Amino acid sequence: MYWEQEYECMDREGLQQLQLERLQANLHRVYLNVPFYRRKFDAKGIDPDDFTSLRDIERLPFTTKDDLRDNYPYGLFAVPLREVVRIHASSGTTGMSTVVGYTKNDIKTWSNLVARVLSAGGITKDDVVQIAFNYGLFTGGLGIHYGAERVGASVIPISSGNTRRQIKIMQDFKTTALICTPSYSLLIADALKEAGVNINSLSLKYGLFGAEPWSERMRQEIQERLKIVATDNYGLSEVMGPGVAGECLERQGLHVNEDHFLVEVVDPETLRPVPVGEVGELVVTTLTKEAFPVIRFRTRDLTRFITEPCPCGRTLVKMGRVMGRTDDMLIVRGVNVFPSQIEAILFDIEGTEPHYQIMVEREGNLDDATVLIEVSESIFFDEMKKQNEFVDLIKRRLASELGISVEVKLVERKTLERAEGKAKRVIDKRKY
Ligand code: DLL
Repeated sequence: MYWEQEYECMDREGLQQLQLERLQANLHRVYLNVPFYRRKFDAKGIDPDDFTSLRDIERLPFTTKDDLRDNYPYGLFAVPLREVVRIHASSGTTGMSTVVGYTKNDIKTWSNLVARVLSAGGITKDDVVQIAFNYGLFTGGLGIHYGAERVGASVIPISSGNTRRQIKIMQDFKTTALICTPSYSLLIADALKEAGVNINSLSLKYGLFGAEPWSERMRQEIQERLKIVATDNYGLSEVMGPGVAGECLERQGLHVNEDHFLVEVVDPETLRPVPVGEVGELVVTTLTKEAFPVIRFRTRDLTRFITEPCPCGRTLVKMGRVMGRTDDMLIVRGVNVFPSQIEAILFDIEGTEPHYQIMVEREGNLDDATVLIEVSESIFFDEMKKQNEFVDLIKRRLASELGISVEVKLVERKTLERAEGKAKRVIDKRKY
């Protein structure tokens, strides 16, 4: 249940006092040790000693992914490498990857925060946890691993891929909790079905999923197919990795570990805070990181705060599920479209598989979006007329939800690329 009740259920006033003290210490740390931050603070006339209220955070400059890239690899580290015991890097699908480091203390804190998230998601020392995140420079595998060991669970560090083996291990080792990306869990569910495994013969109880956007409908599908309780957890390597926020079993939003991260939701255009509850970009300031602190890091992730008290008793603020990234948002003929919106609609339509891709092309000055959807064999091999009716139905639903019309193309099962890590939902040909 709770992992560190005294922090997870802290009263707001006590929490804010703790945040302020930690913020002050952190500002001194970066000012002293990271020339990049010192220059930025000096340019804005910011003296770390001036910080007397959390509201002062708005005076601080933002940090972006470009700043991290410009300082590749170690420019933003706040301790000498001698003190760094672990290095991770983000995948860097576009351009250079970003490199992050951890001191011994950072690893302790990280393990503890992941332990919190896992405990909130139902994991105890009685669980057998199968970690099907990639182990390596990606923070998912090792990050979750250390947290699960900290909880005292029996950890199976199987990593991602080799789905057949995942199933064998799941059966033989009596896995009770599966941890991976939501899309990979569905791939595992497909493989279980194909292998004719009776889900009731497995020991699975919980699934903790994160590292990519998913929808409420996808949660339902995963829960039904794997017969588990599925929770969402969030994090990013620039800030730490997994362990930043996670759902409790209420499954109504992700509790943010606010005693270690100061979070804001801002309008991505004006960079001003949005009214509480409205969607905007999540901005994170680390409060306790030693090797790689960040100040007002713009995550590009879109979410909102949920401030209503949670029945679980935790007082840590919740964030809504991340609906997508500002850089994933497709602007198709001037209309903002998120892959997660399309996903939610597809899940509602009987006969579509939860595998889809969105392709955007430009004809002259016009953007054309085509949604490629895998459909069950019965539909794919159905007569033309029925297929056309099905396509029309999907098109109508998408048009009324999105406000623009998109093309729909049905494809046979297993045609679209399957990801064992993060799913690639958008192919934007306009960039090439
Ligand atoms: O994905 C860290 C992580 C590992 C989180 C395992 C949870 C579980 P990165 O590779 O740096 O780190 O990618 C971070 O992934 O900015 C979001 O856009 C996205 N993301 C992570 N968790 C979620 C989630 C890890 N629960 C980027 N829902 C973030 C939606 C998520 N998007």
